[in-house]
Amino acid sequence: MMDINSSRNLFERAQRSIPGGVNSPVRAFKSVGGTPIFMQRAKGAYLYDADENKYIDYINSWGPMILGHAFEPVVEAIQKKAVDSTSFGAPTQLEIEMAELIKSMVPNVDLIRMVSSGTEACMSAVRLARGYTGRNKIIKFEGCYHGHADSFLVKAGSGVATFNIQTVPGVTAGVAADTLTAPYNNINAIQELIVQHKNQIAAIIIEPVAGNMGCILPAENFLEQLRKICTEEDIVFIFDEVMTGFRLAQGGAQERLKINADLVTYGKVIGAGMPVGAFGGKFEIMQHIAPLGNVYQAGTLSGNPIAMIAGYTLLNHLKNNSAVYDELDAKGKYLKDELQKVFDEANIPVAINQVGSMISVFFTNKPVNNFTDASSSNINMFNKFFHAMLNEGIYLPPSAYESWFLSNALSYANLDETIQAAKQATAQLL
Ligand code: HOZ
Repeated sequence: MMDINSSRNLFERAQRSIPGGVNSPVRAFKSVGGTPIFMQRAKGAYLYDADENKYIDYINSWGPMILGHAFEPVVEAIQKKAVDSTSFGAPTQLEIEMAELIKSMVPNVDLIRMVSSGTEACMSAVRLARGYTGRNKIIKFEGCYHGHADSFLVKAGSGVATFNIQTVPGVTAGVAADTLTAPYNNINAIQELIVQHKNQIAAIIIEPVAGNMGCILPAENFLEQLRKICTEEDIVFIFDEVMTGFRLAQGGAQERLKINADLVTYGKVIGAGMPVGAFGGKFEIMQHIAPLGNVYQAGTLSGNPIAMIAGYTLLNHLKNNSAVYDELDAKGKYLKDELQKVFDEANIPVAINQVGSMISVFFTNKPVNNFTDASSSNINMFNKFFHAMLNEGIYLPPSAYESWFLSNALSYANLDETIQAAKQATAQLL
């Protein structure tokens, strides 16, 4: 067993000053049990905790560290920029360069507004869709998570699913009533909602590949059908690409799945680990954002120079090294195939969902295509697997309802170590 005494002491101390000892709920390990591991540094594919234990990282800060931790060009760019001040609250040339770079990577974005988190990006995109259409209701999918703004905390994934929170206190009934939900991958449910709420729906927001109920892929034609419905019904189609943006391809899920949304939201990779989000899309819609239009949205730290230089440096590297995506795809597929063999040999039924560098293992003998499927998998077995892997030095998300994220710093030797660890872990599951 690893010595995690420093983490234990830090967690005890943290709980005296921070709610639940953490600044974001999932990392508290509440659902998997045990003590959250306190980190002190990371490099490449490895994390080092407060006791100097070393882990191979499959969270990667929940997505941003696509090239691994402390990627030198990003670290150097931040250090160089910081001496010129950490914030101005005034426009800078770098913000224009960042916007131009994003537009060059995501061709259907005409205008893009930088914000400080994925939550802010999704919240602002929905407000814009409402302002643009003059309609109030939105449709989201069960198990999808678009940040913690009030309108999204209805049948939400991520921590809301992890802690099995049915109704979030503080979200008013009025707000919740404007959020309609449908099962992921169920086009009939959407068609029914459209009939019931004719001309009332401002937006359909979706994670084009879901990552907040574990990794779940869109069924064939599902996104195409949604696209068609949105066009026919004048509904704004919003892709929440906070997880998939710049991860599944340079142009994110839009490019990979060949579907154009009307608005797209970003977070995670776009900031290289700094607090950055963004929303953008067609000029026709984006022109309604203040100060061009009257849909108000603002932020003192939006376009912050340190955050911008970090994001710009990473995105620019990805743009000029597109082989990264092929390498990540190959690593994701290798991990999936080898893990499948491990579980088959151990006679443990699993559904492994993977696309590119996003992957999840569900302990179930059925395919997992929506939140009901995910939540009927064996969560206790996932929790045991999580701890067995942690003890082998493999750091997985501490929840069955979160995707794993691969970084390209992972070597095949790291993947093989992970597979060996899974072999050890399966012995403890039976
Ligand atoms: N909402 C994040 C992943 N979906 C989890 C963030 C955290 O707890 O750190």
